[in-house]
Amino acid sequence: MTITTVDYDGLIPNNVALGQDERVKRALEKWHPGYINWWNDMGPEGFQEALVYLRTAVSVDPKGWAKFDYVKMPDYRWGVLLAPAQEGRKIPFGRHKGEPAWQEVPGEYRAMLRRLVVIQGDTEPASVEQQRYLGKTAPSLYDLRNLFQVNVEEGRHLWAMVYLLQKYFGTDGREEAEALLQRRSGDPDTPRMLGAFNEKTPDWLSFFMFTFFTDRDGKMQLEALAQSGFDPLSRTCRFMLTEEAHHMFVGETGVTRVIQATCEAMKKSGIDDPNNIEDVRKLGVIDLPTIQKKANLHFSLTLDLFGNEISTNAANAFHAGIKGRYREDRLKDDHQLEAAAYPVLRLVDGKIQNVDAPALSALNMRLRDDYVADCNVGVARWNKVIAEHGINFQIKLPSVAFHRHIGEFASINADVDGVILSDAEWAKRRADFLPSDGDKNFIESLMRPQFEPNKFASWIAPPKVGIDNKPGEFEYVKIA
Ligand code: BYC
Repeated sequence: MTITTVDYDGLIPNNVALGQDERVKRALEKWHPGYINWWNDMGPEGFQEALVYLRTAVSVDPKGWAKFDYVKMPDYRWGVLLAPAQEGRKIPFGRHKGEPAWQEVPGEYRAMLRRLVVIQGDTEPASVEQQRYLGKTAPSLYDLRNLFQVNVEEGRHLWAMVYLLQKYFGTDGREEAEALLQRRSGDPDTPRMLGAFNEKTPDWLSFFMFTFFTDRDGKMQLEALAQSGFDPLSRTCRFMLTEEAHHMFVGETGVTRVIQATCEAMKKSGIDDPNNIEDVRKLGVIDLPTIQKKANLHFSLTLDLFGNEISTNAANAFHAGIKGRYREDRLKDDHQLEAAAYPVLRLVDGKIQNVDAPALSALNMRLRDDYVADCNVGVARWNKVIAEHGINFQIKLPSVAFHRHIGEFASINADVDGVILSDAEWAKRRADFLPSDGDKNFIESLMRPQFEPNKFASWIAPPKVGIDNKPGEFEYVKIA
């Protein structure tokens, strides 16, 4: 077996030679039944017996790493997959820059590393829990399959973090691995760790927005952790990023197809005004202003996941060589940032202003800036579809001060342009910016399952190409 092929012989597929690591193998095998129980209790409801056309990783070679086949989800081969080691890899940033990458946890950074691994791990099952009921209202078998693909891979990402905990963090790693199966998204007593992962994903537009915006936070955070001087974390995250790309594809193309269905229906019925919400809704599609409100909601909830703009935790993690910047290896500076500054949007004397801060303390802000730029690339693609239909409307990301619960702007109300509002004004105008009960009810009224091959709900256009190049009529999910 080479590092790029995966050993499927044992209970836990892996490319980390688990067969020769009896202690970790036993620990993971002991954790396995609890995981399967969690999946059966909290995974996609009503579809555990369905045959789903899923991809499974058979290699970690970027060229041709996956194979597709029908699988019942509880039989999916969740495993431990690390990207190949880079020989002679050095710690790329921070005070240890240039030293050999760590193959074991450095004692002085143990608590910091454990915390980051646990937070990352916690988000993965959380998202499965949030998406648990969506299958019942899927707009097509194609979309149903994509939902389940995302779900099983988030499950695998939990395995990825649990492997690190079990292999490198001893008894407390084992306890953390157990606790990851105990917390529940939205539970008042045992919630998931980060805010956005306790929100509901009540409908498919939310699912697409979540995979566009929140999975993209996953991408940014994984890119930053892939730079880590702790080599096993770096290699784990590098392979997770390969899977993550599909999740963002699902989000970006999902929203594109919703927009396309709306624009096509408007054109066909001769409605030019995107703000003629009532008539657009009668066509069985989602009006563009409501799509904008959903984007406002998911973007702002996701920004909170970057933590405080000014953060000692982030500075310490970088200084220690544990968590880098987005694509650190492509940046051209000293990779230590001891004397550097970075502009941070802050609230100064009641006004939102750019203020220079020490670059080390501003690393969350910097990652968030990179994130916003990445989001804008996708939003431009959505707007292209609207423009192609000759409709005068543009989706716009709201100000980073809008609707925040963490960081500089948590204490104020700002509108989507960043204008600060009084509590009373905010209460009066909230429904102009965020989905109202009426908007939610309308979207919910559209959420009816469409389980016939090659058929799609009225509010979403078919995809341009099938998964694994399958033709339109392909039965992506055989519902039991
Ligand atoms: N909610 O110094 P600060 C993904 C806490 S998504 C609740 O600014 P830091 C995925 C913070 O913990 C990516 N609490 O924090 C996507 C701290 O508390 P303690 C997940 C929050 O560490 C879709 C205190 O406030 N991965 O993979 O600089 C589907 C002070 O804050 C929040 C990661 O996030 C919040 N939003 O930044 C599936 C990477 N924000 O410890 C999966 C690992 C802050 O002082 N995590 N707090 O009591 C990190 O790098 C950092 O922990 C954070 C926070 C960026 C999250």
